[in-house]
Amino acid sequence: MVRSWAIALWVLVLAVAIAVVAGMVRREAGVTRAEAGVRHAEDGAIHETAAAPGAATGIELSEILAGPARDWDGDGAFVARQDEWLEIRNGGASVEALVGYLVSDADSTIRYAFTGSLAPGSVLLVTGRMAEDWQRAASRTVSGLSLNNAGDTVRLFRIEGADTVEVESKTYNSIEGATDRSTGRLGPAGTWVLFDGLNRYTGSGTPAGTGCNPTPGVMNDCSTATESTTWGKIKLRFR
Ligand SMILES: [Ca+2]
Ligand SMILES: [Ca+2]
Repeated sequence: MVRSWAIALWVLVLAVAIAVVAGMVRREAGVTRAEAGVRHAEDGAIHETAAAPGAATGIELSEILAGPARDWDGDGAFVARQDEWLEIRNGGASVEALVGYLVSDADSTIRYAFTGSLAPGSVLLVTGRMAEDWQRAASRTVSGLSLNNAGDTVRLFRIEGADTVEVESKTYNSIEGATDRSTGRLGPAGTWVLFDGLNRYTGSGTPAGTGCNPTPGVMNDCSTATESTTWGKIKLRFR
């Protein structure tokens, strides 16, 4: 009888020990996951495979100019790294908070973190200079947007809890990354087209040229393709 009680007692002790260890393992997993999320935000690199995207918010990439040859940011000087730019737009129906949105190029090093909010139908411009300023403030390597002219991928991320989720990406080629050309969405379907009004593309590669000018800071438009738009007019609109 005494032996039966002893066995029962040992079984009980063993069960309690297993439960305690299991709980510790679960807590450890939770801590690791939370730390991973913080690590994403602090060192600028995406270390984990992105989780499934959350609900769409309408925030998307809009236009990219990787090969500047003029003073696109309007500060009076041409500096290749500072005069690169990209746009995001809000194609949804609601004002969207931008905190938690990040952008990188192909190597997934975060180049810029968005703040503020974006109204429906609005675009937001990020220049290489803005990326440099953000990188200095965040004590990161100052590299601008790092958009390769020969082709690259721009990746838009959103922090969701402990995960950093890729919202979308756009890969462009050397035609799109050539001097003062941009690639951008156009029309209801948001098809990516080439804005080559300042440096016409007449080759047989894709995408074909449209003859339209880049549209930094405003919704993409190709209705003036046949008009004689000067750089001065674009600069005025840009500012
Ligand atoms: Ca400039
Ligand atoms: Ca635009």
